[in-house]
Formats: sequence, C-alpha cells, structure tokens
Amino acid sequence: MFPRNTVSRAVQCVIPALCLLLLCSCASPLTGPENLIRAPKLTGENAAIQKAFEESVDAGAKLCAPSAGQYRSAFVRYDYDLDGVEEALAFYTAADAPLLCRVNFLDEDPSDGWRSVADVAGEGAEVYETDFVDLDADGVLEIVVGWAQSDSPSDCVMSVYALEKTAVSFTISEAMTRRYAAKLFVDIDSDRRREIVVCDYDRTVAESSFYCEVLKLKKIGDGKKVEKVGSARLSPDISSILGFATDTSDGKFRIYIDAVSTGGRYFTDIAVYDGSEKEFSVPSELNGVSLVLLTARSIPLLCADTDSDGRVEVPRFTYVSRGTGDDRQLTELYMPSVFTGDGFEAEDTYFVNYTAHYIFRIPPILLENSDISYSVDMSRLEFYSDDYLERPLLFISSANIGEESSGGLPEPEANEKRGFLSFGESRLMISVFSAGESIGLTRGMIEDAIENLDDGSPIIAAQRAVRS
Ligand SMILES: [Ca+2]
Ligand SMILES: [Ca+2]
Ligand SMILES: [Ca+2]
Ligand SMILES: [Ca+2]
Repeated sequence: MFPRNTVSRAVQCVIPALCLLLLCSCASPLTGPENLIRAPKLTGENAAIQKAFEESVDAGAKLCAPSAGQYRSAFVRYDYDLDGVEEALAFYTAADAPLLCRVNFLDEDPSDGWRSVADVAGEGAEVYETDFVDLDADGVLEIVVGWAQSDSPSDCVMSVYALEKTAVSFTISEAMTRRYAAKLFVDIDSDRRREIVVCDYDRTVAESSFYCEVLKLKKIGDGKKVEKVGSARLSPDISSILGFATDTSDGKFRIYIDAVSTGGRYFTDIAVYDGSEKEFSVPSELNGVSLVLLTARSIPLLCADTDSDGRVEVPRFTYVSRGTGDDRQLTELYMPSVFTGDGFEAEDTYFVNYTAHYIFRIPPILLENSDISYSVDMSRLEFYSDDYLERPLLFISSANIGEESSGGLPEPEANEKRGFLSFGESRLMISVFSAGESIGLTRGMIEDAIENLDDGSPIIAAQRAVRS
C-alpha cells in the first residue's frame, strides 16, 4: 500500500463536507429547485415510482444512496431531457449480487403511469455520488455516477451514461468508465460545453503520481464517447485531493487544486488552460520555488473567491517570529492571494484569532515596519516597534475579556490609550501606546481594521468555515 493511501483515508473522514462545499461552487447552473431530490414517501407520485421499481426487480433488492454530492437518496427524480417532465432513477443492489450496485431508470408514461425502462449494472458496491450535466450541449443531460468499493472508499470509478429518449424508445450507452480521485465539470475552453476534469494517480508506482486530464464527450458514429483532449502532471507532492476552485482572466482558465501534501500539510496546485495556445499545463513551481512551499498551510483552508470579484483567493500564510531558541514563537499571518501566472499577489495581510473570532487586517503602517513582532500569549496580540534598543509597545489587543474580568484590568499605563470592541459575550481591549501614535497609529485605525468573524465577515467567511 502506498503511503498516500494512508493519508487519503485519514483525510477522507474529515473531507467529504469540504469537497461538497467546493464542488458545489462548480455545480451545474441547470440545477433548479424543480430538480431537487425528493425523498420517496409512501404517498402520491413517489409511491408510484417506488411501486414501479419494486415490480421491476427481484425480491430482496436493497436500495443504496449516494454518500456524497448533491443527491443523497436512493431515488432521484430529475428532468434530464429538459422537457419539463421529471424522470427518475433508483440505485440498488440485487439480492443475488450484493457487491454490485445497479441503476434502474424509471419513466412516466402518460397512459400507463410510472414504469421501469432500463436497468444497468454499476462499477462498485456503493454509489459515491451522482451528477446530471449536459457535456455535449445537446439539451439532454448525461448522468455521471461515481461508484465506490466498500473496502476502499477513496478509490472511485466514474461512469458516464448518455441517454436517448423518444416517444417509443429509451436507450442508454456508457460513454466512459474510468477510475478517478476527484472530478469537476467546467467549461475550460469557452466552447459552451463543459469538460470533465479528472484528477487521478498512477496506482502502479510507489511515488506520488497525480495527474489531471481534460475529457470531452464526443459523438462518434451512432454513439457517444468521452475522449481525452489534454493532460498534465500535477505536483509530485500531492497525497490526496480536497477540492477545486476555478477562475478565468486574460484568456486563461485556472483550476486551483487544494490538496494534502505527502508531508501531511495542505497546499494548492494550479492547472492552467491557455485558450490561445490550447495548452493545459501545471506550473507546480514558480521561479524555482514549489507551490507546496508557496501555499503551504497547516489547516484545511480552501481556495475561494472570498470577496466575490471573480478571482480566486489562495489562502497563503506567512510567519513572523519572536524570540530565539526555545523561546522562539511563530505567529501565522493570513494572506489571501491572487495567482498572477508567475507569482502571488497578497491583497492584504491579516492576523486571525480563531479563539476570539476576530480578524485583524494589519494596517500598512505596521506592515512597513518589517521588524514588528507579535506575542499571542493569553490571547494578546502585541506589536512592538523595530527599535531594538527600546522595543517600545505600539499596541496590544487582548481578547476574551468578559464583563467580570474587565473590571479587574490594571490601570492604563501613562502612555496608553485604551478602548474596547464588543464581541458577543466578550470584549476586545485595544491599547495604543505613545510609540504607536508616533508612527501614526490610532485607535480608530485599529478598530476599523478589526472585524468580528461571527458577524459573517465576507473576507474569509468561506475559508474559515472549514476550520471550526
Ligand atoms: Ca423529462
Ligand atoms: Ca448531452
Ligand atoms: Ca468547453
Ligand atoms: Ca476574489
């Protein structure tokens, strides 16, 4: 067994919700409320669907519901030919083959009511996920099913089913079956058809070997087949994939691949499709520095367009240290950064206090003093001047000061101006010292730069959600 499998399983327990969060952002715009799944009940139309299903399979059939994705029920109603009338499908295992999940397709005949019209064998013991997506823009959605093996939940097989329905016939063809680790439906080349972007790894080699492929559904003869139109190797440091974000600008389409590294850290690999060159590539390193190093983080923060400006922010971190030897303390600063093609541009630098639920956008005048140091002891954020001889305090903020304890605060020092911000039950004390004022720092400036995460701060709301 490869080391990455260990990691990918360990991560698997935590990750499905994250993947869902991310993959949903790329979900089909065709999915309207009318297509939401409805749990079957023993009344009305769902009962009729269930009855038609039960009549078409042998006794002892067991329903199986997808464990991930948008649809989590064994019965899914969906209008996949977009004629305004829903069809349905049911996932199940037959009594005599409990390790092979199947799909039963059901349709409503205007005169006969619901009936089963087709039944196909799947590629695994369980359904992992299912999606409806029109990959060739012909007005009929293809059904993409991810199958899982019960003994290896991270190893999925994808089937793409192309359907053709007329007044008198219903045909299903399997346009592709392949293994995958993660997938995304997205129009990377602006031809108004979504491609399938699949990430997978070579199972025959011991070292990490993830790659990314771009697949298109094409009409070939009488049938449809999915063909590979581009591929690129991903960073050799990927151990497993958490999810994707995408954006586009300057004729380039970018896929941000959030991953776990072989060293157990989180980072972002980036695949770029250049529309003018028709080339799909993965830089994996910039100016000799790997993306693993440039985007490493110890927590599973994911890429997202956190300020809704159309460009994805990559959650990057920088560290400032204080003290030496055993006393050395590292403080993590958060820098949502935009990828420019040859580097990252940080929009702002933040200190995030996850305990007290606030985020502090560090004012430029503090950032400009590169020797500023921090102490996060006792939830106190302290900024010192870069004057090494005196090291005067510029300002302190202390979090989690309840009503009771705030009464016991020491008297303000002679050179200190104190203020409070309220954060739900607790308060944040802000003290600006005269050395801070001398470089232009004011209490108002700090108050303006602090946002309460509990107020739904737009800055990192999407990214912080995964941390709690
Ligand atoms: Ca229909
Ligand atoms: Ca189609
Ligand atoms: Ca396309
Ligand atoms: Ca943005």
